[in-house]
Parts: sequence; structure tokens; C-alpha cells
Amino acid sequence: MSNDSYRVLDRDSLPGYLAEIPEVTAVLGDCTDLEILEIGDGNLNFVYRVNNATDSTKSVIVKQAVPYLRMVGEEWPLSRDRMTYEIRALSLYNEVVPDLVPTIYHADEEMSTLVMQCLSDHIILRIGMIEGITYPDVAEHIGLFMAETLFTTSAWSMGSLERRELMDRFTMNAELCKLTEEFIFTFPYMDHESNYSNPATDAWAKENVHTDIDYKRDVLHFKDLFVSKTDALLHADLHSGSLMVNQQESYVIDMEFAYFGPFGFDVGKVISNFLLCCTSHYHRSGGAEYREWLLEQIPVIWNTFEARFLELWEAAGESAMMTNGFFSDTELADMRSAFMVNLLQESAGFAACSMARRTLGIAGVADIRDIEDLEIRSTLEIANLKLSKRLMAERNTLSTIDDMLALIRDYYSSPIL
Ligand code: ADP
Ligand code: SR1
Ligand code: MG
Repeated sequence: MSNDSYRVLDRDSLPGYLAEIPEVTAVLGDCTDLEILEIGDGNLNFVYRVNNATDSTKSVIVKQAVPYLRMVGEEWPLSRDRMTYEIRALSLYNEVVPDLVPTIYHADEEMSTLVMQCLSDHIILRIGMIEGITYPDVAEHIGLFMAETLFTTSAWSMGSLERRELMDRFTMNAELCKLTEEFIFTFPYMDHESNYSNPATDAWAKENVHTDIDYKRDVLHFKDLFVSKTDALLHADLHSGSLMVNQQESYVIDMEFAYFGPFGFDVGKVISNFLLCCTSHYHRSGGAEYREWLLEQIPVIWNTFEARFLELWEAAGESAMMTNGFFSDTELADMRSAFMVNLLQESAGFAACSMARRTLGIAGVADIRDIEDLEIRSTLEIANLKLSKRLMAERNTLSTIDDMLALIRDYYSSPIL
């Protein structure tokens, strides 16, 4: 996939690179006087905002993968093939959910570079949520994004051959899948040099995570689902840092982890980010009112997701999974109900894993990690771990999203700080 024409772009070389691409000059205009800012705050890549110096409304985003893990440095090599998968997933999303993802201006697999629409009127949802900003439609947008992308690429929608061809285009996103396998499902639950450290949290984790065999067996079950289940093309890194929002619109970015995996991984990851933020607002300024808004978004996400997913399913014709005459309408309806309950329970388990990894692993969330007082931070970290364990242990008792919300509310009804 990669070849020798690759070079790392920087502020000096970007104008020349961009000036050669008609689709980009059509947006930027004259490329001789550009303002270029490196704005990457992610863990893996370099991201530049480039705008015309005389008209800043003419702007693009340039994202380039480098052959290492940015958050660690060049000593952690990582193939830049990840950009090929981001390009493939974003291209597909532009067909399926064009209003919910940035437009592609130019995709260059050899340079591991993507030039796309600059979302200049939007901010990262995580930043907004840390500040206590509410967004009236974001939960609905997230639910729609997941329903459309997950159903459309599932075996309930696609034919067997076309689906396997599509899977083939993502199967070898192997290095990023391995990162997830290790950093979400393995290292956080044991002593590992890569883990984050905060003394009181470490001590609690030693007693209550590293030695909790039932919990670890459950985590391994979810690792198994992640490794083996191929429900649909996942975004696979769908957290509040992968959404850019304003009061009207929401855009999903950063789909480099895309691969065929279990539906519940995307759903659970999203839910966990509302919970992590909710816990942080026991200390942050949003307080009880904002915590309530965060919790209320969870059923909106799920209900929107479920309603649209089922609507698409009911409208679907024959597929890899379904042949006319196999089930009666009633049998099909019963099967769908049981299917959605299972998906909810799997989402709860993946949410539990996501909460633990964001607490104990190398890649934390600013919601919690930016709290300077280590003791307060630790109390909130332990609260997130306890909620993770409860969600995991009780996931199979959940039949509806209201059950999940009741569990979460019950958990938060005991003092957190
Ligand atoms: P990484 O893969 O390294 O995690 P991201 O895709 O998350 O990188 O991008 C890093 C940051 O760049 C985002 O947090 C956001 O601030 C900014 N960014 C990325 N894409 C866009 C875009 N299309 N428009 C505006 N800003 C963007
Ligand atoms: C080393 S793991 C880095 C993490 O950053 C990305 O955003 C993914 O969440 C990944 O797990
Ligand atoms: Mg990324």
C-alpha cells in the first residue's frame, strides 16, 4: 500500500503540495499566501488547518499519517496504512451519511494524506461537554450516524459477495485493530508499563481490577467479540473527540480505526463517553443540571439508533442473512426484538471496557485527566471503574435502554465525591 513517493508534509512544503491539486485550489484560491496551523490534538497523526491569508473563509484541513504513533513518538513505529482505511471509510460515509461527515477534497494514499472540509464553525464535542455546553440535536445525529453506517454495511442489508468484497477492503487494518485489542482489552486490567498512573487509583485497581477474575473474564469475552465478530463496518473510534459540533450540526471525523466488527463496539464507546463526562461534572462546573443533560442523551442516542436501524431493516430486501420465505413476519419481528436486546447488552459490555481503558490505560480522556487535583481525580477515576464493573456484571439483566439508564441513575445516586 505504501511506496517511496511518501514525504512528511510541513508548513514549508504544504503550499507547493496543495497548489498542484485543482480540487483544493478551487476551495483555497491562490496558494501563494496561505496561513497554516498544525492543530492536531489527537493521538496518532498530524492535522493542519490551511486558509487563504486574505480570506480566511477559504480553508481546508490536511491530515497526514506519519510512520509512528504520535502520542509516543518515533520509537513506537506504526504503519501509515491507517490513512488508507480512513480514506476508504470516509469515502463510504460520504455516500451513506453525507451530511454527517466532512467532504473529501483530495485523498492521496501514497502520501497517506487526506484534504477535507474544514469544520471551522464547529468544536470537538468533548471540549464542549467539558465546558458544560448542551447541543440540542447531537444525540439524534449520533444515533442516525450509527444506524445508517452500521445497518448499511451489515449482512442484513448487503448481499454476501458484495459484503465480503467490502470487508476485504478493511480486513488488513491490522495494526490499529491490534492497538485496540491491547489498549482497550488487555493492558488496562493488569500491570503494564504503558498504563497511566495515579497512586490511589493504582492501589484500587490492584485490589479490584487486576484480581477480579470474573470481570477480567468478561473483558476477555468482549475482546473475543472484537476479534471475531464481523457485524458491520465500524467507525471503531467513535468517542466524543471524534465528533465536531455546533448548535445545529454534528460531524463525525477520524475513522482510521474502521474495520468489520461488532455493532455494540461503536454504540458502547459513544455511551461511555457521556458517562465519563458525567462523572467529571461532579467536580466540574456543569454540576447536577449538566450531568442530567448528559444522562438524558443516552436514551436519545439509543432510541434514535434503534428506530432508524429497524426502519432500514424493515425496508431491506433479501440480503446475505435473509431470504424471502425463511421467516414469517411475526417470526422476523420476534427475532429483531431479541437481536436488539442482545445488541444493547453487548453495548453495555463495550461501554464498560471503554470506561476502564480511558481510566487506567495510556489514552485517557481530558474530561478526567485534565483535573489537576490528583486526589479528586482519583476519586472520579475509581467512580468510573466501579460503574464499569457494574455495567459489566449486570449487562445481561438489561432488556431496554430504560433499564440501562435506571442502573446508571442508581449508581450515581450514591455519593461520588
Ligand atoms: P488523530 O487521528 O490524530 O486522532 P483527528 O482526526 O482526531 O486526529 O484530528 C485531530 C484534531 O484535528 C481534531 O481533534 C480536530 O480538532 C481537528 N480536526 C480534524 N479534522 C477536522 C476537520 N475536518 N475540520 C476541523 N478540524 C478538524
Ligand atoms: C495507544 S491507543 C491510542 C488511542 O487513541 C485513539 O483515539 C484510539 O482511541 C486509540 O485506542
Ligand atoms: Mg485518530
